[in-house]
Amino acid sequence: MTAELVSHDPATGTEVWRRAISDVDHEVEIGRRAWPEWAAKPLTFRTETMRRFADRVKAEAETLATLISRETGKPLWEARTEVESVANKVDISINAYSERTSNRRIEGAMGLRNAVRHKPHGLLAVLGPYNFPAHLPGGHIVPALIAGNSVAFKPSEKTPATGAMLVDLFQAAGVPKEVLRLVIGGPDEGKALAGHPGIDGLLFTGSARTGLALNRQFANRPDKILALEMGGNNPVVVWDTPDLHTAAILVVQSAFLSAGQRCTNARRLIVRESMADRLVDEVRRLANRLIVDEPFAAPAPYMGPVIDNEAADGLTESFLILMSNGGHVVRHMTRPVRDRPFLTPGIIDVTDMAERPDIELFGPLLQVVRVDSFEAAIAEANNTSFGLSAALIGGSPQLYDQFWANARAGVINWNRPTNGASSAAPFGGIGLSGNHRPSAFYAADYCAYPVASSECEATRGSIGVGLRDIDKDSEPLPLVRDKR
Ligand code: UN1
Repeated sequence: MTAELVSHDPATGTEVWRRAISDVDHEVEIGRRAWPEWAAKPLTFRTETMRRFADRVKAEAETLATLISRETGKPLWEARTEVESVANKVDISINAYSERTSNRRIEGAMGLRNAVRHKPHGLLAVLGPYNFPAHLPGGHIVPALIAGNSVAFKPSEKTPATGAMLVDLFQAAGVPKEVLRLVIGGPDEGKALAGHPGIDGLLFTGSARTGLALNRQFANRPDKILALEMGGNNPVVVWDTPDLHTAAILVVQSAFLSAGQRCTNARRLIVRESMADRLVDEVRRLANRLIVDEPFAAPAPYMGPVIDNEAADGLTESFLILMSNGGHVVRHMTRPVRDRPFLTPGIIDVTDMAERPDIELFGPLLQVVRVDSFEAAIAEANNTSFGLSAALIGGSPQLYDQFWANARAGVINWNRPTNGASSAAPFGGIGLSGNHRPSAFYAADYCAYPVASSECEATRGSIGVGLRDIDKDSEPLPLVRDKR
């Protein structure tokens, strides 16, 4: 019997999909053979194929959104916004390709042509996450295909059906099936794909733990491109603002959107002591009103479940650990449905904790830290080895300047949530959040490499100095003088 991968609906526990585990060697072999022909096609052929993909996504939008909701548990309204992002990625990536990695001619003397052009790496492996199972892999796949690479895509083992549908949509749009290979499997297949000598690079979105393991796996392969998009332990700082309610809305969106399962979600609320009681109370009251329910429920929920029971157990345990290490509970994170991974938003004040863990708690869990100066707020915001996103709510233009200059993150916002980063901007972080290969608009950069060429139509050449006269051609060369 062949081994199978099965995915489940987090909200109900029912089976969504099953399929045989892929043979990684076989998929790599096919993908590897296919890329030169794809790369040799005119760029417009590839971009038009991508535009047809966007049309296919729009035509199947409701089916895709429903599948995303079933497989991740995210509310249907949110899955619809994900599908929109998938389609929008195409035009953005086409623009990014031409802006970041297009051909450039540099004028040379006397008909000499100096050119900068870009070539694809070959076969790129893409390892996708479960939180945006279509949008984030699409953010690697679309630019990789535009640049002329072939792709072996392994969706998260928690969201393989969405991955499979994404691949079907690409193929329906005209991407040859050899050029985009679906690799179904779990961590073993992920490791096998990442370590396969037949790939030319790996584009990864997921946890820091897996990213670091991949980085080690690639330590001896500087010849292969590795792009890591990892997590964060993101701060949202709230400073002087008369409008506590709006501030609370922005904090809640930062912390609890997608049930806290975005890499850009705020994990830490850093707030001025003098306003902390009032703000935290406002956040708590708003969090009380958030509907946690199944993705298709009416009225529509703000949050669905987290991805599975194991994730929910881990988060519950983390909450208890924070509690027993000096955290003061503002709002309990509860598990309203037995045996299902629904979690209500948890808020805990960790100001008095001697040592706060610097880990990404990937769920609806917000830690509060009170500080009494803006310098302390910035120091606390930077008190992490991650550096993905950071936001300041309130303050003044001067304080925002200070925040922007000193906060260490790849996304820095003012009076906006920490999440919801634009696909039209580069997206990535510093520290443990990545390896300086930002995605989204800058994904073009890691999908192709530059080739500098100096070119001339005619075979011309001359040596201006250091030549003996032509008639002395036959004389023996003088001995090289001994310089010692
Ligand atoms: C987020 O919204 O929190 O296209 C993630 C991208 C980014 C992802 C943002 N806009 O890769």
